[in-house]
Amino acid sequence: MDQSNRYADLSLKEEDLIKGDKHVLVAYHMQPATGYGYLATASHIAAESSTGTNVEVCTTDDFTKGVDALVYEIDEAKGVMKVAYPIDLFDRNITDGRAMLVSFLTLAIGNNQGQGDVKCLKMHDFYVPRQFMRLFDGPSKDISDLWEILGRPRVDGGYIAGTIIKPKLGLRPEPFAKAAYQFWLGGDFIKNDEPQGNQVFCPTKKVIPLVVDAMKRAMDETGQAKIFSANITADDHYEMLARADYILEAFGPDANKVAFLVDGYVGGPGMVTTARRQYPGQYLHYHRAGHGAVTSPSALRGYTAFVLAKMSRLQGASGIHVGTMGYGKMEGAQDDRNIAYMIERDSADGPYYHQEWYGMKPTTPIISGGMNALRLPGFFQNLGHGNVINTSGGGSYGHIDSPAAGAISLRQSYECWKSGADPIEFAKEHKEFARAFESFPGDADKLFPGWREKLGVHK
Ligand code: CAP
Ligand code: MG
Repeated sequence: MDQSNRYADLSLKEEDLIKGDKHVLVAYHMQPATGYGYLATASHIAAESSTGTNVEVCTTDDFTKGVDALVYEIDEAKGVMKVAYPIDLFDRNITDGRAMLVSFLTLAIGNNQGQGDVKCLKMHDFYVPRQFMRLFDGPSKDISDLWEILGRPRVDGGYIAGTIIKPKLGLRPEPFAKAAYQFWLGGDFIKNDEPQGNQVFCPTKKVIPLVVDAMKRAMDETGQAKIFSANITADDHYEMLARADYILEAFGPDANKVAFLVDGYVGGPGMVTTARRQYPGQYLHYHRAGHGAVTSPSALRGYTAFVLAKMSRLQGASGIHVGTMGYGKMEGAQDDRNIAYMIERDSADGPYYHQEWYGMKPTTPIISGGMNALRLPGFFQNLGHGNVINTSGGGSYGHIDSPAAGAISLRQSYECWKSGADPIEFAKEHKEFARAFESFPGDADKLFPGWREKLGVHK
């Protein structure tokens, strides 16, 4: 059934919809299945994503039609369709009238993902009007709070050198805490790797007190504050709270130096909001393992990494992994920097929509996945700044001298880029950075050909 007479209005203008402040706008890349027309399929998508189904139902009344989602633009040649969703469609909390991200997903990326008349349907951008934006929590803590803990200015506080405890799994409590201590002697920030929790060989209640002790010793030794991002991901809300409460109690006076990590893609918005609302005093670290299933450019459905990051700011993530923009080991490209700009700025351009955030706190881009001191200068150059958290697991624990030397090499790499120095010349004066060349010779050969001769390394 062609529903375009009800669920499409191509005379609507995007600028009027934006001025009206009553619609969430969504841009999809869409291809219909063979034998289906473009506008008819687009209209079916708008129907399934709002008030309709594949047939007319006799219970529909005039009010219903007022909250229909409408296709307002199609470009069949480019395979792009845009839909306007009236904000009243979206579910609100009974407790406080606020908006919830699950409802946005249930509609805008729900039933439509399984339609038989659709070959591909992927969300590439969305626009949130001011009055709907106000109903989302947004972050309670941001990078300026971490800078303050680290004793830096709250504005432009610079690069946060971090790591992930490696190996990913298989360390008992003592070696785990030792690995943390060794990195903290040189670096600022440590996160649990996302699968680390309460394994039988490394129970939370054994390892956390040792991590607290490691942090204290590293702070005494270096005279600097340190941060630990603890994984509280769990199926059960109460289990999350039990973990979080235990961790805060164990850190005691240093509890302000604890961030909470949740695996927000596999766990979903409920998990992110649990952490955001129950622990507004902690920095909320959104890890996104599994997201490639829907965000990968090879995935024909789902949404992009840009959309994932933008949603995370609405939900209140203080920081989210945004990949490495092609400089690390995961999928990504240089122009993914627009993901970082969208979550850290108050006003930014997405692939289809300009978004104002009206003072909502920023979400820090967390740069992770195969990074090391040699890859960072190019990364900073591409992004244009270094006000990020970077976690380099292999880049720290893979440094041939020590994890502390690995951490120091990361910081030196930032200083090198910031000062505009030539990395080879900088390496001659900075031992840990120089030793990163020998630690990651494959990268060194690729990024700095001739480095051996220039640095006098002949092994
Ligand atoms: C990085 C990491 C992260 C990835 C996830 C890992 O370790 O801990 O999970 O960064 O990807 O296990 O691979 P390395 P993304 O530093 O040793 O690579 O950040 O893109 O979500
Ligand atoms: Mg990991």
